[in-house]
Formats: sequence, structure tokens, C-alpha cells
Amino acid sequence: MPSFDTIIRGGTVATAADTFACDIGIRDGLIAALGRDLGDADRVIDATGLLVLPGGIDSHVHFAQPSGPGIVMADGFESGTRSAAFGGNTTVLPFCVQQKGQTLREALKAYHAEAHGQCYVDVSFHLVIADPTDQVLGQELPALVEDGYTSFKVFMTYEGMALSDMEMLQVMSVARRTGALVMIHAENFDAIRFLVDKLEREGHVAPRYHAVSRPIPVEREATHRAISLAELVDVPIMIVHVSNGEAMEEIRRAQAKGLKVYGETCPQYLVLTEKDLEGLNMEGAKYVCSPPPRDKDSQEACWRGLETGVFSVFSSDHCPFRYDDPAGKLNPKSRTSFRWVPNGIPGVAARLPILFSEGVSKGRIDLNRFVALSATNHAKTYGLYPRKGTIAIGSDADIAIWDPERRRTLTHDLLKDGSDYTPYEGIEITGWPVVTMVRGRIVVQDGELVGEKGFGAYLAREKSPYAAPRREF
Ligand code: DUC
Ligand code: ZN
Ligand code: ZN
Repeated sequence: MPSFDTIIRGGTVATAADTFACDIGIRDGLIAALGRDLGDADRVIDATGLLVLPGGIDSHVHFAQPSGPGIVMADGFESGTRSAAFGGNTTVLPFCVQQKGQTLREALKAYHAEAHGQCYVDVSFHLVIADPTDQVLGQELPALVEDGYTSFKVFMTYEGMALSDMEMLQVMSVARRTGALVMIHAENFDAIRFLVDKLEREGHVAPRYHAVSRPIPVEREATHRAISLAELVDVPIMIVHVSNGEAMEEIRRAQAKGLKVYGETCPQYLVLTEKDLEGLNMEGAKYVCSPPPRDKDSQEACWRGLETGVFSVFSSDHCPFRYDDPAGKLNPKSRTSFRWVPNGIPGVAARLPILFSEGVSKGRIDLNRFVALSATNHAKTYGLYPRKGTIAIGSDADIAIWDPERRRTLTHDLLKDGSDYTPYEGIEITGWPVVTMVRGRIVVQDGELVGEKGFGAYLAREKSPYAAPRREF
């Protein structure tokens, strides 16, 4: 009997720490051996000339999320996890959103039903806390953290979602007590409301004014406030989707003080700018997301944050709506004001090719930092390590094989999501994932979907050491 189910032979393996030539023996979905001359296997994959990396973990995606009256998100779990696999990802973490008046358990029941039997890659859920009642804070949330929902997002903006500073402090206190990680959408709600009203009164309603309504100080102020509140409670936080240098500097300063403040940035802040929102007619709606893409200096600042480690995770913030669709970007109200254009852009499949091409191929980051930013740090931050996020004996055989020389021009048809466009159309890419393998099973090979819907599993997560308080308070 062969010793392994699969051997990946002849490739260059990279982890967040090292790059080395080695074969990988896989048995029962796990990495069982690393070495040379591993013997025989049912299947041998020749990886000569290729990079063998941990499968991508995208810790910030939105699938099947209720998005307001008449608006439908373009991806559920089937198309969302399919697209993820085409982009070299083996695990994704979408958000289970609590609506006002809803219990977390009700929200979770509905969200698990959406995911059940639909996934091509593994998934785990963050919670979004929109209604932090005494019952939620005192009973539901602590129990759910013990059940493996070990991270939750809070919003500082959006009608029906924004928490007051008091509520933020209450949620942070529960996180500190239970060992969960709080993710924060940092934009100042009142400042945005003020600016949106003003712009609309002046007749500035085109999609481009979305960016004008939430300029950098809106994000910088909220980032500073979130960090200050977390410092008061002595709780680690993750500031998600950071778009510019001023917000990044707030995080860097906090880190220099020794606070456990983590930062995330996303592809839209590296390769798009607010100019993209200026397209003719409603074309700019394709780029409406929050925070909005900024300018070239902001792009450079975000690269600096990735290069220096201020940002430890790079996620897509995949939040897809179809463009030419009355349930999407071109809904009937969106022409009357940017206020009604659904917020979010697709990117789960484009994330890693963009980071590889713009980062590794162009020499901005090395391969090990690519692995850290694309997989390992996500696993460590969100309680999946070392089961996920690395290539080590005993870890799940979640592997992406990359051809570092393969050239592609990004077009929507390559990405296999449920939207009808990509905001990254036309970007030239060098480096492409040619095989995506989840727990030893190939899901995508050379642009073909060969995985089985439903093979992707739900993952309960551990508490992460990254979420442990400093205990200096
Ligand atoms: N925040 C996100 O994280 N995604 C899309 C929209 C938003 O505001
Ligand atoms: Zn957000
Ligand atoms: Zn998001």
C-alpha cells in the first residue's frame, strides 16, 4: 500500500518563516511528511518550478449578507467559496450579522443554514454585534465565544449598526473577559451624516461624492477613538480595512506604545484611487466601498504598513454586488444619490494575485511576508493556527501551488464570483495559483473547478493568543 494519498514533489515550499526545497507527503487530509524520497503515493503532483504555499486565508469576506430592502448580495456560500478557491484560498471568514432586535443565536441559525452543504473551501464565522443588549453581552456572547465564535466586528458608522462609545466599551469588556478579538470598522458616523446631508443639499449626488463624504479625517478620528477606548479597557483590537497613512500612523503609534492593536488593509487601497469613482454615468458605483479608495500617497502608505508589519493581515473585504442589476449597484434609488449605492466591491479571488504580483513580483515584499499576510497571520490572529495557515507536519493539507511566472490580465471571467464585474479589470498580473487544495483534496486545478460542493467544512475556532489582554491595567 502506498505510504501517502498524495505527494507534492519537486516544488519550492515557503512558510511565513522559511523557503526550502522539499516534497510534501499527505495522508488523511493532513500533512504527514516533509522531506525527500518520500516513497510512493496514490497521486504525485509534479511541482517542479512552482511555489508550494499555505492556502490563502481570507479573514474578511461577506457572503449572503442581508443588505437592506431590495438589495441582494451577489455571492452566497457556493459562488463565494468557489471564487475564493480560484484565487488560491482554502479558508474564508465571513460575517454573521445580528440585526437589531435579533438574538445572536437566531442570526447564527439562519447563517449556518445558508452555508450548509454549499462550500468548496473551509469557512468560519465572525459575529457582527449590532444590538448589544444586556442579554447579548451577559449571556449569549460569552457562551458563543466558548462555542468557537472567537471574534466579532463592531461598526462605528451606519444607521442601525453604529455603536455608541458606551456600547463599544461594553462589547470590548466582554471580549477582554472572554478572550475574543474585537474587529472595528472605524469611521465617524456623525461626520459622515453631516457631510452626506451637505453634499446632497448642494446637488452633489454622483457616485464620486461617496469618497468626498468620508474623507481621511473621518477614518483617522474613529481609528484614534477606537484605540483609545481599547486602551481604557486593556483589550486587543483589529482595525479592519485601513485605507490611508493617517489611520495607519494611529495604529503604528499604538503598537509602538506596546498596545495590542492590529491592522488590516485590502487590495482596493493598494491599486485603486478615488479617481476610479469618477467614471462616466454610474460607472463610479463599481468602486463604492467604505472606507473609499484614496490617492497615490495613501497607496504608498498602505504598502509601507504591509512592508513594516503595521498591517499584519491583508484581506479582500469581498462584499459583492452586481453592477447592472436593480438589486445591486444600479438599484432604482442609486441614481438619486450615492447614499443608496450599496457599499462594497468583490475581490476574494483577486486579493492574492494582486498581492503576489504587486508585492512579490515587483520586489516590495518577500515570499515569506506574502505567506504571513495571506495566510499565517490570519490563522494566528483568529484562532486557527497551526491547524491552518502553515505547512507543517500535522497541519491540514491546505495548499496553494503558484506559478510565479504565469502572466494573466485580470478580467471578471477569471474570478468566478457571482458579480458581473471586477473593479480590478485590466490589471496585469505576474504569478498565479494553479492548484488549490483543501485538506488534501484538489478544488481548483489549472483554471478548472474539480472540487465538490459541500466538502468545505465549518470550523469552530480557538481563542487566539493575539486576543489575550496585556494585563497591565
Ligand atoms: N464594511 C465592510 O467591512 N465591508 C463592506 C462595507 C463596510 O462598511
Ligand atoms: Zn467595515
Ligand atoms: Zn467588510
